Amino acid sequence: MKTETKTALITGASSGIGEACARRFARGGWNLILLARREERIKTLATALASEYQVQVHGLSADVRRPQAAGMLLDYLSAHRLEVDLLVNNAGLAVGLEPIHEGFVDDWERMIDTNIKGLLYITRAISPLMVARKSGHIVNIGSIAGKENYPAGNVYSATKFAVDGLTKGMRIDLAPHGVKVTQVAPGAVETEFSLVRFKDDEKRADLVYQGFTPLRGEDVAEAVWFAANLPPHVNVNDLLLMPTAQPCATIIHRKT
Ligand code: NDP
Ligand code: 8X3
Repeated sequence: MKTETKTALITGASSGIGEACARRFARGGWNLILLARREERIKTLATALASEYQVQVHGLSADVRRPQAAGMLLDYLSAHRLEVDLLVNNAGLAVGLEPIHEGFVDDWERMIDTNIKGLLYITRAISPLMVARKSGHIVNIGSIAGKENYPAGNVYSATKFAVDGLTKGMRIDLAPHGVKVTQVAPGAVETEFSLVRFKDDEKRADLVYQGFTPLRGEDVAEAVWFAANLPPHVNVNDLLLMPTAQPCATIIHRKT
């Protein structure tokens, strides 16, 4: 029996967890729509995955902070007759690590606009299509920072607490329509995350992952893959995935 090829839309697919998800789902035979701001990266990845795994991959350059990006995405889906079975709301970032009284308003706005508003704009565009088809799955990438606070994590944590809350609310709203909603919330994952947080200070970023084995993007992608491939009657509501050496947000056991 031939099974229908599914399509995943992954935001923030140009690096880290999003790119690892793209690779995992392409390897699993899914068609992909990949979205990120860095056009060359996303197009190169799309071409490489399409050729390696013989799947359809669309690479789109867009900034999730702009509501127009969601409109552009809908136009693209309609023009190419694409249906989205899985939306992975992954695009996100931390900017800065200052205590609240020393924080930068511009940094706060970048995090709030990307991690909360960007997720909402894309969800608002895609979820009605899933509701109309009475099927679909949305996976939000949260964080241990959305479960527990840590020093100077303030606004980044608040955005991920918002993702945690939104995931629960979205699930309540979408369950009557047969649409699944899952949160995958990782601890420390070695990606470009710390480079972005520390504004390209490579030395400071490298220190974050020294002396222990952090998660890799592939580990998180495997969790998303697991959640996305369960039978229709089974949903993962929330999956907290930590490095073994990081039992909670504030403790990392490092070998010196
Ligand atoms: P990366 O910096 O490696 O990847 C972030 C991705 O998001 C990139 O592809 C980036 O692409 C994209 N992105 C950022 N801003 C925008 C935007 N405005 N519009 C579209 N795409 C955007 O970090 P991670 O892979 O680690 O981060 C992915 C998610 O995982 C984030 O939501 C993060 O909060 C979360 N997370 C990360 C953890 C970690 O320790 N690394 C732990 C827990 C959660 P581009 O720059 O090309 O737009
Ligand atoms: C990223 C993990 O602990 O650096 O969400 O906030 S942490």
